[in-house]
Amino acid sequence: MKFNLIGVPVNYGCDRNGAQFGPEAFRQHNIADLIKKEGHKVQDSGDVKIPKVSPEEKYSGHENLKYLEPIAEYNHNLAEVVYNTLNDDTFPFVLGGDHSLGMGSIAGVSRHFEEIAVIWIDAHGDINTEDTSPSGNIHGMPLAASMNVGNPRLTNIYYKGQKVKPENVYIIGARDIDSGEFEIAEKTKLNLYTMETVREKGLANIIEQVIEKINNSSVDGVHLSFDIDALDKSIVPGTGTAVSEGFSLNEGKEIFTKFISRLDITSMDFVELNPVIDDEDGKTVKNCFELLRHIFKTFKLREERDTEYAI
Ligand code: 4U7
Ligand code: MN
Ligand code: MN
Ligand code: MN
Repeated sequence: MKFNLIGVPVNYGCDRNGAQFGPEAFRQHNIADLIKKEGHKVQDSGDVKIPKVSPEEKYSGHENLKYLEPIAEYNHNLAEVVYNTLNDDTFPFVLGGDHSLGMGSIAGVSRHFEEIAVIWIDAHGDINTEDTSPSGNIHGMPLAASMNVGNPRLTNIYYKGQKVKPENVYIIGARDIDSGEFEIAEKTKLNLYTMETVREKGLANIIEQVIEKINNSSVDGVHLSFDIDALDKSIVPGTGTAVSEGFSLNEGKEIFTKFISRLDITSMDFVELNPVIDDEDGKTVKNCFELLRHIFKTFKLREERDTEYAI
């Protein structure tokens, strides 16, 4: 396969120092080499342009949407790169940066395909709006905006209106959901598999259900957005909003093995690494790379299997 690495060095969405250094950390630890070693082609289109603004301008767009204007702007730029990458028959692999970038990724992906599904693996729902958010941090809102819920400046990124239908949205592993988010989940009827549900029904069963639903739907593209805080706090200390009771590294691998081998995943985000708050051994970076290696290995196995059948 051919992957395009797209760096998004942003922390406006989480309003905390460090997440903007995520792409640099992935490159320093040679993510491109890793992808090559697993047998793929890889290009790096560099970093998406992020407008510079001062912290004094934080609330200038809206009183509960921090850095609204620069976030809307950079997401337009990101959407364009993602869209062009797909048109080039290349897989967009977006490196965060905070999760506000989900809006741009999804906007670019949804312009390319007829109808898309979004799998959102995260400790959080990321379906807040300016009316429900307890923090005003836009990294807690990208999935709502993509479904056309929230502020027009966010719902109209790249092009006007809805990017993904709620029925095609699958949140998996959420265990820190705000009360307003529960209401939005219910109202929109998106597919929410909280960690509680995952533990009750079993991870394998939940994955199976999601695969079946997606394969029985009429989508032609599947975007997978992975927030590393879906993993347990103990294995990802280097993320801004770590939560306990998360997935183990092996569960993370199981999720990717099954989704990549049985769905046609067409683009991905890998977000919320904050190297500044990682522990002194770089545990988070190390665990991310273990997962990344597994991801690209699985893409290769899938490709080999598909060409075998084609012959
Ligand atoms: B992330 C939160 F209140 N829900 O909106 C909020 F708990 O991209 C956290 O998933 C959002 O890491 C976390 O601020 C956003 C909070
Ligand atoms: Mn999260
Ligand atoms: Mn998130
Ligand atoms: Mn976070």
